[in-house]
Amino acid sequence: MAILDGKQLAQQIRAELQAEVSTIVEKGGKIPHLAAVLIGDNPASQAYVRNKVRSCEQVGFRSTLIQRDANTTHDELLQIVDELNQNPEIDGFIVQLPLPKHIDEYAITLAIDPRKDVDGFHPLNFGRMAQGLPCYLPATPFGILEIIRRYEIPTAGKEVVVIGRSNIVGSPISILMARKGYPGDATVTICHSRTQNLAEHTLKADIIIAAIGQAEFLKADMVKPGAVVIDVGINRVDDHNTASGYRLTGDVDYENVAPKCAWITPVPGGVGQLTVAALLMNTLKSAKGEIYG
Ligand code: BQF
Repeated sequence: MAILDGKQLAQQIRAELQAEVSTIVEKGGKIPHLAAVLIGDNPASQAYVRNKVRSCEQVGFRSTLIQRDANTTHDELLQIVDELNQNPEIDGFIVQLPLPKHIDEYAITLAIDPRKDVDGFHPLNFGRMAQGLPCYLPATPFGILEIIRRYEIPTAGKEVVVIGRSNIVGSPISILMARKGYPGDATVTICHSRTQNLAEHTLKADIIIAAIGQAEFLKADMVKPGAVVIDVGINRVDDHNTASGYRLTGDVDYENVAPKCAWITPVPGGVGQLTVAALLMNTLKSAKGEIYG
């Protein structure tokens, strides 16, 4: 078993981005500028946004954090989105999900200018991704591709099983792994809550991508020896032995699955790290006009 070290990869990517920023500065170009909108006081969301702002600082990007309380109305948020759409200083922005229940997430996503949609959630970017056109890839799938690419994990003709079918992870990563080229050219099976005999599928998989959002869901007896396991889960479970009172665990029963694998991503320190790095890569692409000019 060997570890796909997300922390180290993210660090390497940040070093590359920092070098690009230096070049931009030397040439008098525009420093990439990411904005993040955080509504409410969900502690996990606060932590994620902090990670994103801190990562911007580490690579020399500019960042702007816009925070509003949970009572913010749908129209007020639309107004914020519109201002960010219009603001020529801002290369890209994200609206941190989940949003409070009275706000229609999809309507907000639709309001984001696709040219600034560095989370890649707008249906225009999703559609362009599905058709293999230049686009902002959603951050987590983009991060997973970077892990596969940088560790040179073979994918052509491999059996890939994706567990989970969300719009932001399961669905797009399935499309990306099946499309032409590398990393891709895989035979992809999408499994979800209504799948019968899940283990029958996962036991055939050369690569398993677990994105169901259930702590330690994937057990050792569901994994073929020598498989590559990518754990997308970030679950908080109570742990009275930690200062915070909780610990992070993935969708994979790591302790028992890891010994059977060729490669596995840990949690923390795996895919989550690349999710944040991918957001920065998208922001740089936007600043350079790589996708939409
Ligand atoms: C790590 C996210 C679910 C729902 C909305 C590093 C992050 C997490 C873990 C992080 C996530 C998960 C983010 C680690 C951003 C990933 O070392 O394991 C970074 O900040 N993430 C998000 O913005 O929204 C989410 C998960």
